[in-house]
Amino acid sequence: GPVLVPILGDQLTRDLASLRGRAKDDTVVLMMEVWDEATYVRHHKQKIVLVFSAMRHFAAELRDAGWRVDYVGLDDADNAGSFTGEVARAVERHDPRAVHVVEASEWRVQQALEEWPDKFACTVDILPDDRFVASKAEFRDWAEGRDALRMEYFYREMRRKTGLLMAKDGKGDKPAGGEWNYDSENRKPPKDGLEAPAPPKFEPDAITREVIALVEDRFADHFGSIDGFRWPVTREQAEAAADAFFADRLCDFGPYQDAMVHGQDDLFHSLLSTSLNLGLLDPLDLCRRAEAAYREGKAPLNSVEGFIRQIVGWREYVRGFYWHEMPGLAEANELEADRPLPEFYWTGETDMRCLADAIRSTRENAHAHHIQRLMVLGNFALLAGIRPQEVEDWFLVVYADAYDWVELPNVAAMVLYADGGRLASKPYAASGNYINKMSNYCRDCRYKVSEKTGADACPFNPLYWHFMHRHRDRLEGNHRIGRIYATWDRMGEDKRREYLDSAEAFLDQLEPAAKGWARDQ
Ligand code: FAD
Ligand code: DLZ
Ligand code: SF4
Repeated sequence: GPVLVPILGDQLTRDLASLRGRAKDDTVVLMMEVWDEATYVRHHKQKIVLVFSAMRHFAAELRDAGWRVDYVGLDDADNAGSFTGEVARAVERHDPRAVHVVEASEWRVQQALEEWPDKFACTVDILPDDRFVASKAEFRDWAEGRDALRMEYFYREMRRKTGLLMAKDGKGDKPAGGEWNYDSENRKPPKDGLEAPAPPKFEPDAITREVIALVEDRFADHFGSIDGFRWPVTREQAEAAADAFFADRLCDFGPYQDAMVHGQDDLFHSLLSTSLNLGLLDPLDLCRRAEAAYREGKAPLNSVEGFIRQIVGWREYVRGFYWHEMPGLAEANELEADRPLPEFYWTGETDMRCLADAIRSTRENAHAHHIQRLMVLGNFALLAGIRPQEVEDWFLVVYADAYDWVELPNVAAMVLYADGGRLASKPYAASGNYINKMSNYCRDCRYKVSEKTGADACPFNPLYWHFMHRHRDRLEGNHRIGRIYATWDRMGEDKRREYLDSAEAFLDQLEPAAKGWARDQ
């Protein structure tokens, strides 16, 4: 019999390891829309539309290229509803001599794959996913013996390994421009009237429209709206999105990386994460294109380094970190945060204008940019002491680019300090001042960012001190933020009491999220 090659929804890459070198007449590709994947969390409707449509387009592309593709649709009569069940049925249908599958990107699915060798009579080969710049073994070797896994040092290894932005004089391993890191130039607040060229929107074609109808029918009660669906669902569209980013937004990507402007949902960000995570774009290709723009004098070094740092720095690092820290990371809660996620994270109904705007964008686009996720949605959850697993579920549900391997490290370790500082040297805790400096939200907010306590004060202000106070024993020794406590101690007892009372009054009026938003309960 042939070799059966199951391809999962985030493995939509023509030169996938399990396809490389295979004879088309000796291969059956299997793709399967399964109920379990679509419902283990109640994904944003746009994420299901994106994955199913991209899978269907990929199957058509493979068939056009002469591959034999066995595609099982969600509503196929005997669909078993799970990867293992559908592979078992396919083994019955095709009697393959072997199954070749690329390892899953998520711990949960990888556990299922690892049972296949004992479940199926034929041999089962699970191949490494070599679409990342660093292998899991490379990350493990790098992490060996380090108590703190600082991204910065891993990133420099990746720069040396790929040669990206290294000084062209070839002498030793010096970074182009003399610095490894241009972050300091990439924190410009938004100047009045800051506008970015709109990214391309991809009108749904017949396949996507068919999937939209299916999702509206079968997942009507899932989070988010489908109306604004605009994500690339093919490699060609993903390349067009990348072209538009390099042409229109790369130059200003760096300076305004951390800026937030009410109603400007994308600013100068690339909007390429969904395509990268599906496999429609290759991370190293993108970085080489960005570097070429710098070498040709078409884009400034700080923007190009900022972009490359995100992809061969953060994206590679969180993937390595995930596999290095699982399964413990999924349960981590070093700060013993135990407050339920507030209902407004799902409804967007809050007078905190920064949060309302980020949640609106999340509902409409299944997207929010990095600083909204880190310093608005993430920071609030950190300061309020929300249960990590409920925050992690929220982020996994609502974003079209969300997969456990990238979402969990960003939420648990970068934002919630739930890993106790293995990833981040300090909690990214911030008061309203940060948001006020980096956005234009506060001027039209019901709350006053200049007021520190009381019912009209920006809630981030008392919450910041409440957070620092309740974690003093753990954080005071942290050399990066320990000196803050001198300010707290100088305040005097009444002022401190005012802060703590304001925070607690605000926290007590938060309505917990109803059950069932993220998972069937
Ligand atoms: P750009 O700002 O244009 O960045 C370029 C690329 O770099 C992105 O496409 C992405 O692939 C990569 N990247 C940037 N930052 C990160 C990061 N911190 N970790 C990993 N890759 C990064 N990204 C996801 O892909 N999926 C997630 O589920 C996800 N969850 C997040 C949760 C939190 C709490 C935070 C703080 C960040 C999260 N990120 C996640 C990272 C980042 O927010 C998104 O990758 C980015 O907003 C995607 O938009 P973009 O393509 O315009 O990114
Ligand atoms: C995200 C997702 C969804 C919602 N549905 C499917 C599916 O029905 N079939 C499929 O092959 N992949 C799906 N995906 C992407 C998978 O969750 C992802 O490929 C695995 O979790 C591997 O990490
Ligand atoms: Fe957000 Fe506070 Fe500014 Fe309002 S005042 S937008 S709540 S940071």
